[in-house]
Amino acid sequence: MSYTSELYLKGDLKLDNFIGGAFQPPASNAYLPNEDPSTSIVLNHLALSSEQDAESAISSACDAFEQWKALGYLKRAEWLVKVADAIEKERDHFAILESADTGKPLWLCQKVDIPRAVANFRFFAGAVRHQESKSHLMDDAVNYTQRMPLGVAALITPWNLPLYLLSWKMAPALVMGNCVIAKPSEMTSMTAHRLAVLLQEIEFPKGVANFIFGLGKDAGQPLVASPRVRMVSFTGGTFTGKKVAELCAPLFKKVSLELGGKNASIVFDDCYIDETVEGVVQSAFLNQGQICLCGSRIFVQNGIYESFKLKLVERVSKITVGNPKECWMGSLISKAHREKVMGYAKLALEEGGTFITGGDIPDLEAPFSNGAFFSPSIVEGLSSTSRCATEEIFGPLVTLHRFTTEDEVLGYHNQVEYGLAGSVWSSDVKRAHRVAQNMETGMVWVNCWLHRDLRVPFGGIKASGIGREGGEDSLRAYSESKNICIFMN
Ligand code: TXE
Repeated sequence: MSYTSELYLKGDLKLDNFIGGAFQPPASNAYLPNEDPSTSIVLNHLALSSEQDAESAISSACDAFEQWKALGYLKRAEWLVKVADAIEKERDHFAILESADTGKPLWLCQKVDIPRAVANFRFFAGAVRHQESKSHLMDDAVNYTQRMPLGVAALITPWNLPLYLLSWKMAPALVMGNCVIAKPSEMTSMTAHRLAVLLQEIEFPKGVANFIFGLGKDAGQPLVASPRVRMVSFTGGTFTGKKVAELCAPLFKKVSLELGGKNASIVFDDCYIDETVEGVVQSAFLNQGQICLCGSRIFVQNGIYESFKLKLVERVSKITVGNPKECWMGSLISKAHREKVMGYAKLALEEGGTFITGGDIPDLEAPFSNGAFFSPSIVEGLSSTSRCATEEIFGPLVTLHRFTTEDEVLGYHNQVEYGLAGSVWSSDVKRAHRVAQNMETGMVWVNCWLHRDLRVPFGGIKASGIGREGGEDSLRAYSESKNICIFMN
């Protein structure tokens, strides 16, 4: 069978689990209709897996582990390059699938999601070849440190950047010698399934990479709770992240948690105004505001507040929303998620805010009139301690605030429970540096946003998670260091 994008989108394909190198129906034999959120049309049906499927995936990964570990890092890196080549060859199909599954614009999948998935496999194939290990000499002995694989890793991923985030975890986990079980979001499993098809086509070693589909509680939680899974890498909401942490703790399981954010864009009077407006808009609304790094609180210094606001509204009015094949902004992930965002829009008014743009559902023609669209929206006049300005909304709804001094804005910035990322916009490098130093986040961009280098540490503090991935940090996250001391006398 040729797994073209057309096959995935015609309504009747069943997305089965991929265990031990073969596709298998779930033990329940039950499937979940998988909709295109931009039209609510059913695209295909997703396996509803249970503990039985999770256990079978774990057994298959355990069985494959010794051989994969023994293969050595150079051969494993070669496999990663083969995976990258295979995705790249099919990139147009992958982009179509990702856009249909998420409702995000096709241009974004073509430009960011799929190229990044390819880059992740290539990057970690290279990174492992450049890895150095430490040695510590004693008068009579030599110690050397070796990074050992952990065993079986569960990779639990969300719906906002499906293949992008799965590949970000899968590539370093595999290259360090682990076997993996991927559990993608039940809302966006198509590109993961297509990746499993590719693995089968290129004859990737059986059992090394397994995929189980279905709901978090039924399919994901048994992986987290199993003593045979030695590591969990989770990206998702803070609430679920807490549950994952609770289950891992008594098993002393290694865990990496990338959770939510309430990131700020801090704009000073002396910023380069046009570039800043552009950067702040991208940061607020790219991917419909559904990126954990999105800047959803915009703080603008008093001196330029009014002029900045005018430019901001003018720029936002140029954003096109609708058909994901044509527009800059597509649909939110689901109508249920739009309900959450609309709940905050209502709350914003109750909390005393005013929409300076958006706040509504755009008027679209069929079939998109049945999608989960929401206009890019900015609300001003809210206190920096209001719920809308402190809770994660995760959609195209951002708050705009004014401030006077550096200390004041840092106070506003640091009062939220999250600490993932933020951006500072100023032509004064000393000031930008000073502010960046004092922002309680894992990452800060100055005069840019989402300017990513795969070598840099990625992750947050506070309720945004624990652990770092990216470059060396990913290689460390998916391994454990072992010291070997050789006595020489
Ligand atoms: O995420 P969940 P949801 C935020 C955003 C959003 C909120 C909830 O604010 O509104 O989280 O989104 C799996 N054991 N982010 O409900 O539940 C689930 O199947 C094991 C921020 O979609 O965290 C999916 O594969 N796994 C975020 C993954 O966890 C479980 C991106 C994430 O789902 C599980 C997405 C369980 N008990 C949402 N329950 C970011 N940091 O980028 C669920 N899952």
